[in-house]
Amino acid sequence: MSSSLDALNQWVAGVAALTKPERIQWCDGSDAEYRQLVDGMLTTGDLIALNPTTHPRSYLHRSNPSDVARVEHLTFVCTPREADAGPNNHWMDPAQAHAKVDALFDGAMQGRTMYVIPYCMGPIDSPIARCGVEITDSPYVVANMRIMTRMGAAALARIERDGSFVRGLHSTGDLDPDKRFIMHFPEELSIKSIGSGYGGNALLGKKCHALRIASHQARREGWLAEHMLIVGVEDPRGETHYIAAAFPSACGKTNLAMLIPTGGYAKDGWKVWTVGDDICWMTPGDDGRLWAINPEAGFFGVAPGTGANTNPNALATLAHDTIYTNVALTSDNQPWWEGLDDRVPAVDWQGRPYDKANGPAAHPNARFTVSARQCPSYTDKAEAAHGVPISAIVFGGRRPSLVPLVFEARDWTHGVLVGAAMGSETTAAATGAVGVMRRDSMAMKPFCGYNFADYFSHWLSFDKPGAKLPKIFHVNWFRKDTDGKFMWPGYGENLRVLEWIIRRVEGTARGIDTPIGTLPAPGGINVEGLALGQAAERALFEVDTEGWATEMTDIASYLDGFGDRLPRALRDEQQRMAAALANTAPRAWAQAV
Ligand code: OXD
Ligand code: MN
Repeated sequence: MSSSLDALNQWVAGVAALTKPERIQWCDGSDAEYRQLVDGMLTTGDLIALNPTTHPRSYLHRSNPSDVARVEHLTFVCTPREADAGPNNHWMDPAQAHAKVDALFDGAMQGRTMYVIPYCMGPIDSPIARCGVEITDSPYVVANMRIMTRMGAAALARIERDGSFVRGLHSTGDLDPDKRFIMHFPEELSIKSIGSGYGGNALLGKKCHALRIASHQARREGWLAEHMLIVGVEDPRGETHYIAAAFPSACGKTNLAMLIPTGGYAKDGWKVWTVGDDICWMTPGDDGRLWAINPEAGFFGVAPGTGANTNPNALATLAHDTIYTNVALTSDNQPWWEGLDDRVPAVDWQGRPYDKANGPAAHPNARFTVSARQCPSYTDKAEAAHGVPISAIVFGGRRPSLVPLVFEARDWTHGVLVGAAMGSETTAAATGAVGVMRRDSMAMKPFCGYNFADYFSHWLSFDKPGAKLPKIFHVNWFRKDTDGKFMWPGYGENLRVLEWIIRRVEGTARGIDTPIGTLPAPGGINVEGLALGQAAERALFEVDTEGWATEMTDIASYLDGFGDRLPRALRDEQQRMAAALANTAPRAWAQAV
């Protein structure tokens, strides 16, 4: 037997001795196994069958109401030295962390089945892909992992070939939030998660492995593991550019990845291809370009706000074989959430008769889990072993004021600063206050498995002779007017901005240099037919130098938080930008579109 399978067997035996399950099931990833799991959960009530006519083979799971989102305050990066986790992470000494959770794992699986899930993050034959094994006592987790990863026999065979794998141990425990911990041991390539069944805390291939552990591995091995969608934009000549875009959780990555061209764009033959909606692993190819894979095989998307106007591709994807979590139900047992349509639900996410006095019918972080292959815009290129070449990297957050619709960084170093300085309002994807502006560098604040200062250095290190790096942009779909209404229509209309981005990559769109970067030249973005109004046109394409000077001061103090470890080049770049703003007359840098 190979040494990795030996190591796996020993680990499984050790976990079983600690957690004391009633039985152990090695998962093969087959249809029959999935069916059996679903049937079992229908019997226990963990799943509720939805209307089989409108939603074949689709199910609802209602979580414990105290377990509905990621728990950033209970998520730890346990490196031997605290400084290696950085001010961006909660840290615990590895020995102390193991002792703390092992005490909770002791006997945690008594009377339960312990499932062993070998999985592969990325196409099974991709050199960029990496494998892991999750041990869990939750059949809901197994069913979700089957949709979200390449799980089972093929992954086990690859683990044998690779000789190594990431170890993820999970138990729902007793779901007591006071006994909930999501611990990462990047140097041991291992994860221990207890007390939650929620996706981001419990599907360990996703945030825990593909971002926190992988970002650590990526730094060591010279690649990038990022919180980014990957989308292909094909123009009427048949040229496709792939764009990787980082937005914080619940800021529209799934919608952008599944955009459908409308109006003139549809008529002219533009097409949009979905590669991934949440995570992107990128590695330099022999040609100097960055090549990317989506390590996931499914979408774990936010349901509320998904409707025929916002994301028809998602609705088509969800037509069958979907697991819903914490959505509401109509009287004929169809899943329902705010933003789907104007029907009135019968039952809310907690199973109570719907009463609007109780708040939204679906939990704001209600989710769907569905195979990417069901998405009409999913492309075969997403299965390519070598990945897709990335032409542009886009950063963006929820910024109700100040930040224009789009600008381009002048070079890679400036782009890294733009990503590091990203700010966004918090959302329901994590527990805690919603709508609070925070810095969320590269949308990785909750997900970077090491010190952000070292992460910024790692990003900067890609700029070396021979590299043909993507151009870097920043977008803001979330600018609001004085009445609190969004100024930009967003969704399908975002293709207008993507068009400018790819024309900049090709060198055919004009831009105007400003102290914050390059903005579209007048007429550069097609706003025909949008009726934005004068105030919005001005605000979306202007640079308020006074406001930006204040922003730069705030960015400087954020960067100060990383102390001496912050790369000098990033500090120099921030000072260069601050000086450029100070030397610019205190007036709006307005662009008439
Ligand atoms: C997610 C998240 O689930 O970012 O993708 O929270
Ligand atoms: Mn995410």
